[in-house]
Amino acid sequence: MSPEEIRKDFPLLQNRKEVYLDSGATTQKPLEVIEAVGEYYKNYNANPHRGAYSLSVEATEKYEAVRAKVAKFINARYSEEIIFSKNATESLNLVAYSYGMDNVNSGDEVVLSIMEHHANLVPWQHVAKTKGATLKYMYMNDEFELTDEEIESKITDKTKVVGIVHVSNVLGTINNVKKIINYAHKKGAVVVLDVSQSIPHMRIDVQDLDADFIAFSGHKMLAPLGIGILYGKREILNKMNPFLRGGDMIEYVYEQETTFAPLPNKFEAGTQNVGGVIGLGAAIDYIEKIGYDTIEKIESEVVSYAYDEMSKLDFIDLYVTPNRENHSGVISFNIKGVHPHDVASILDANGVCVRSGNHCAQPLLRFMGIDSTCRASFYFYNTKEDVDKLTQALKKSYEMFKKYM
Ligand code: 7TS
Repeated sequence: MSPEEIRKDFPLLQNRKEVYLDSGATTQKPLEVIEAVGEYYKNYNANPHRGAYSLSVEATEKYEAVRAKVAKFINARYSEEIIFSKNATESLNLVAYSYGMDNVNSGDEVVLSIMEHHANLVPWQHVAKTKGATLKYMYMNDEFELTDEEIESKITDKTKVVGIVHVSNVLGTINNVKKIINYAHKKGAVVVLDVSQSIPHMRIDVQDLDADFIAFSGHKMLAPLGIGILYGKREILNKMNPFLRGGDMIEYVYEQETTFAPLPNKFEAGTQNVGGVIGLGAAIDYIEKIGYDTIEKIESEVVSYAYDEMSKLDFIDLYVTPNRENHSGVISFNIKGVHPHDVASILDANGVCVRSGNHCAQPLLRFMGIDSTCRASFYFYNTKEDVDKLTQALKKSYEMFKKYM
C-alpha cells in the first residue's frame, strides 16, 4: 500500500490543500474513526456502568470491548491493566500522584531523561520537591542518544522511579528503553515509559518491554482528542491509591469513609469519554488493518527521503541522530539565523504546516543551547511529494530571509 492510497481514507487530507507535517502534535483521522464516533452518538449513546436498561448495558459493553482491544493491541496480560484517561499528560500525572507521592521519600532519587516532554517531567518535579527527593537527569551525547554509561551512572540503588520517553518528540531519537527498564529493575526502581511518539509508528509489547507503567494519547495515533491510556502492571495498580475521587470509582461510601472499586474503575472517576474510547477502538482497527509493517516501510522511505533532501540544504541545521536506525518520524531543524516562528509562518504561507517552538521540552532545548526549532513530523499518509513541497518552501523562505541577513 502506498501513502497516496492511504490518504484517500483521510477526509481532511482530501478537503484541504495544506501539506500536514505536524502529526507529532496530533494525527489526522481516517473516516472509519470519524464514523465510529458518529455511530456511537447516533445509535448507542448512554452512560456506561450506570443503567440497568439495555442501552446503557450496550454502551458499557462497547466501552469495555475497547479496553480488551487496547490490552490485546499492546499485549497486556489483563484488561484491567488498561486505564482510560484524558490524555498522556493525565496518565502520567496519575502515576506521579498515585504512585510517586506514596512511594518516593526523602533521600530517594527520581531519574528522568533530558528528552522528556514536560508531561513526564513537571509532575516528577512536583513529587521530588514535595517529598524531598532528588531529581536527576540522564543527558544525551552529541549524537542525541543516551549512552549505556550515562544510564548506568545515573540510575542507582537510591532510584525509586525512572521516567523515560521512548521516542523524543523533538529529536525523533528512539531510546534504548529495554536497556533502561532492565537496568532500573536491577536497581529496584519502577519505570514510567512514555510511548506517545512511538506507538503511532511501531508495535508496543508491554510484556516484552516490561515497563511498570506506559502512557500514551489516542489523538497521536488516529483516535479523537480527549482520550488517553495508562497501562500499569496489575499488582502495582492494585496497591495504589486512587488519583481522582468521585462517582464510579467506589464500592461503598459512608459519611466518613469510602471503599474503592476494583481495577480498572478505581482509576476512572466520573463519566468517561465514551465516544473517544469508541474512536480509539476504530483507530486500533485501522492501524491493524494497514499493519505496522506497512506503516514502518512507508515511513522509513519518506522520512529517509526527507532527511536526505533536507541535508542538501546548506542553510539549515538539522537535529537528528546520525544513527538512522535509532530515528523515528520527527525532523527538527532551523534556518540558520532565522527565528523558527518566522520560518513556520512563511512555510504556512506556502501551504506547509510544521510546528515551531520549544515543543514542551524546554530543558532539552536548553541543554542543546537553543530555544526553539521548527519540526516536521511525519505519518504514513505523508508522501515524497509532501517532502518536495517542504523543501521547495524552505528554499523560498531562505531566499526571502537572505535579503535581511
Ligand atoms: N509525551 C510526549 C513524548 C509527547 O510528544 C506529548 C505531546 C505528550 C507526552 C503529551 O501528550 P498530550 O496528548 O497529553 O498533550 N507532544 C506534542 C508535540 O510534540 N506537539 O504537540 C504536542
